[in-house]
Amino acid sequence: MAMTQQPLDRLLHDLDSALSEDAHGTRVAKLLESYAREAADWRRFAFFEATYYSRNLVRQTDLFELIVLCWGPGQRSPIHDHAGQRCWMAVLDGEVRESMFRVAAGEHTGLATGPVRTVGRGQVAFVVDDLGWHRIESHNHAPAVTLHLYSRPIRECSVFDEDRGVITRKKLSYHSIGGVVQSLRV
Ligand code: 2CO
Ligand code: FE2
Repeated sequence: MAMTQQPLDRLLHDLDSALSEDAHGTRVAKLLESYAREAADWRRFAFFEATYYSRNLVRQTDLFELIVLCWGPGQRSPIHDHAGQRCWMAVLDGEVRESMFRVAAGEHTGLATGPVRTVGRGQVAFVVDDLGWHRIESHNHAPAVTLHLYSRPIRECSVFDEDRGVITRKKLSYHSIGGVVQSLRV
């Protein structure tokens, strides 16, 4: 008897071909949307952390990185870019706010605020550096869980430090890998 494939296994399988063949990413967005609306097997990767939003690695290949992010009430990312890679974000639970920014680098480093929108469960957002930098945060003092797909994987990104008005580099670490919480963050 054939084993029934779980939704996450199916997604991982479909992403491989979708990412290589689909330059515009519309098929990728559809796959993520269907997964976010129907599946629950992401829950074993969802670990909240008390003081920062947690990044939980599901799978990393040469082509992509799939991560479950857990946003506690009031937790938010810095304003950041995506290191030249494509980023899809599907909301698995709750709602998040996405704020867009334009960041000018160089001698006159500066920040211009762009549109803000709420992304709800089952919706997919897409960003690349040409569209701007962004900040993601939980909404309405409630927790949220999001699924992020980067193609290709991102080990670090640029961050706009609002206090100092400068751009810094941030190493991106994982709170858990394959469902196992890391004692030392990697
Ligand atoms: N890019 C951030 C990160 O990987 C999350 S915000 O949504 O893309 O930590
Ligand atoms: Fe991001």
